Amino acid sequence: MPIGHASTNASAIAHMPPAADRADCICEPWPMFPGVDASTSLHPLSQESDAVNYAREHGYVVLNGVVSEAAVSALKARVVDLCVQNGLLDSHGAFVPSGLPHPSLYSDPRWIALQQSVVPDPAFMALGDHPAILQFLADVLGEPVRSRCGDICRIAPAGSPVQTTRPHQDDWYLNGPPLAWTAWFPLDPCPPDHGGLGLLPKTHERGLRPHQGQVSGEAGCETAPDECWHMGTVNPGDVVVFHCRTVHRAWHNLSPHAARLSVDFRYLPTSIDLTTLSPAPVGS
Ligand SMILES: O=C(O)CCC(=O)C(=O)O
Repeated sequence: MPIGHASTNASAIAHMPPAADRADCICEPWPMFPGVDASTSLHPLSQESDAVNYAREHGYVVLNGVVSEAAVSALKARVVDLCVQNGLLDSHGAFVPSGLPHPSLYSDPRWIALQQSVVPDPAFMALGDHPAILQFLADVLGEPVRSRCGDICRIAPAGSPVQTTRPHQDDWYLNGPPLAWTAWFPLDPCPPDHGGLGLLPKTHERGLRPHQGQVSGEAGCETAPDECWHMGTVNPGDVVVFHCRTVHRAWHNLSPHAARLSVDFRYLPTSIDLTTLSPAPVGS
């Protein structure tokens, strides 16, 4: 999730080195499940499908081709335009450093302006409200879901490990009941070395870990060296879906120039009364 959270230990984290990368971690490939029921190609996955069961048991699942590549490439074109307009990317798709003393994008006015333009964009909202993803999450949760519960457009600059998202649980940021799920869509082909995601399976059932830090990409939780990360390549149209307590992270974007672009959407069960939730912490 990271998008700034007040914490008591921000200064200790402000100078943390970049998160360890794949070479220092035990990893195995994630399974991929078909996003659309091939027998009908109309109705998304059924309530007790393998993918639904895998998501419930492991706290995450990766669906292949859940939306059309065309829907994603239209959104990508819009995001790239807005990134260029806001001075975040040059015309070759390379990230333009801010020149600010702190490298975090999440406090960069250009990035905040990008969110203000992307989040209300019809192509962005349509992807977050895609019937296949709403249906899939309703099947996982056993009830309809509410969208627009925290949606973000991300850039992972190439060759800037300090900006790589550290291991964390979204629940730490969300300040609500631990019932939210996220759908993360790459806007480009995204192998692990292009800033892809890693997840620790089954951690959604093992509580909230202590987190330290304030600035996204630098804040995070402890992970043990013997924990096995699931990771793999996703392409436009695929989605990584995960529970808000599933520990996840990004890997460093090692590509020579291209920033990794992605969007992520959050969902809650409709039975949650939003008026009972406390306000987000200062700084979020
Ligand atoms: O895209 C990233 O680098 C991090 C994504 C993430 O942490 C999230 O979607 O919750």
